[in-house]
Order: sequence, then C-alpha cells, then structure tokens
Amino acid sequence: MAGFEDEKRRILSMSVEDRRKHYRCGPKFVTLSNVPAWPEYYTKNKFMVDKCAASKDAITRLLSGSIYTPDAELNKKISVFTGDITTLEVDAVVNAANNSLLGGGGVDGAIHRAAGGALYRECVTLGGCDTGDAKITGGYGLPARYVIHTVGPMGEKPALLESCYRRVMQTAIDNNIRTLAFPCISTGVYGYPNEAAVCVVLPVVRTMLEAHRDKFDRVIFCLFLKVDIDIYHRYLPVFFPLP
Ligand code: AR6
Repeated sequence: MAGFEDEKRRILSMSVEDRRKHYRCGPKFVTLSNVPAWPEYYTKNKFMVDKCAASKDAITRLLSGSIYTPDAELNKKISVFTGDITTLEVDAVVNAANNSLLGGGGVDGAIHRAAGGALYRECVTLGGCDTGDAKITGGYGLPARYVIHTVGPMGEKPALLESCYRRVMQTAIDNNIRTLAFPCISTGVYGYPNEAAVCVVLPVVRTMLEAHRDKFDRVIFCLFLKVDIDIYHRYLPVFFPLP
C-alpha cells in the first residue's frame, strides 16, 4: 500500500490558494468569513433562537448554582453552522470515529470519503484510539488542514463525552490549530441523547476556551439535524449568554 507521508507534506506545504484547487468537494467549500460568530448569528436569527428558549426554572435547575456571565471575547470565538462538516475550510475538523480509527458510517464515513484514501493509510498507522481520547492526522482532500479523530462513548456517559472535547481541544492547542469544527459526537449511531450531550459539551468547551482564550480564534459547532439546531438554540444563550 502506498504511503501517506509525501502527500501529507505536499498538501500541508501549499498555500491556501493552491490547496483550494485540490479540494475534493470542489468549489462548495465554506470559508470562515462565511460562518458568523455567535453574536452576529444571534442578531440574524433572533426569532428562531428565541423560539427555542428554555424556561427560567429549567435553566436554574440545569445550572444549579454555576454562573455563566456574558463574555464578549468568548462569544466571538464560537459559532453554530448547519451543514456538512467536510466543506468547512478550518484548521481542523473533528471526526466522531470508532476505536479502530479505520472509518465507518455517519460523519466518519463522510470525512473519509471527502479526504480520500491517504487518510485511511495514515489512520492505519495510529493503532486505534481509546474512547474519550483524540488523535490527529492530515486532512488531505478536505478543505480542513487536519482531522482530529475522537471516539465518543456509546450511550450517555458524560465523563467520557467531556473527555473527548477536552482532549480534542488540547490536541488542537498542541498543534497550533486555531480554528476547529466539531460534529455532535456520539449523538448518532452511538445513541447519546442529544439534549444531554449539549449540556456536557457547552460547559466543557467554555471552560477550555476560558483557560486558553489566546489559543483559539473559532470553535464551530457543526450541526446536521434539525433536533440539534433547536437544542443548540436553546442552550447557547444559557452557556454563552449575550450582554
Ligand atoms: N457533517 C456534519 N455532521 C454529520 C455529517 C456530516 N457530513 N454526517 C453525519 N453527521 P455519527 P457517533 C452528524 O453517527 O454517534 C460511525 O460509524 C450526525 O447527524 O456519525 O459518534 C463511527 O465509525 C450526528 O449528529 O457518530 C462510529 O462507529 C453526528 O454527526 C460511530 O458511527 C454524529 O453521528 C460513531 O457514532
């Protein structure tokens, strides 16, 4: 089997203009300038977001004493994007993989198809990945320069889901990745309840951003299903309140 090293080196050394000629998705890639940050998104979609608002009682119960105050700097570092993660031109997209890291269905299948065979060849060398951990590869034919693969838990296991987001963000920091897009890890085939997942994801991403605010320019929550759009609309104003 041919290697991946030369292709990885070649693609990573190209300018963004040259890389754009090689994206397997063609011209339908989405640049960061076309993904509004949370405050701008809210202004444009106020009606849709407000329609999903959680009740004051539900929020009080959920937060049980924790305080999330408006933080204008953090708010500008997060986005929601609805669509295919394989079109996003960011430093890294996150893959919701399985322990083998050798591909599968869902977002994993989409990422492998869009990246091409060299991604599989690099994954073979990684020796799999533990649940809750993360490993990085090149992005190859994707508009994203890198893929950070993580393995979510099967079913509702908050500590493992939290670990996925933490390990992915730490891996990003270690590799100077400043723009990052997450799919809704574990909420597809692995069956993590969508609403419970968001209530784990948003606090851990906020905590990591607070601790490393100079390390990230943008963290994008890439949503694919209507159910997740409504849930993120409900909880973003709770964990990332706007002034
Ligand atoms: N872009 C963004 N999100 C997507 C895309 C896409 N192209 N395709 C699906 N999603 P899942 P899991 C959403 O099942 O639950 C694989 O076989 C999807 O709607 O992909 O962590 C792996 O190999 C859902 O919201 O991942 C593992 O065996 C989210 O991505 C297993 O599935 C995650 O759904 C992992 O299961």
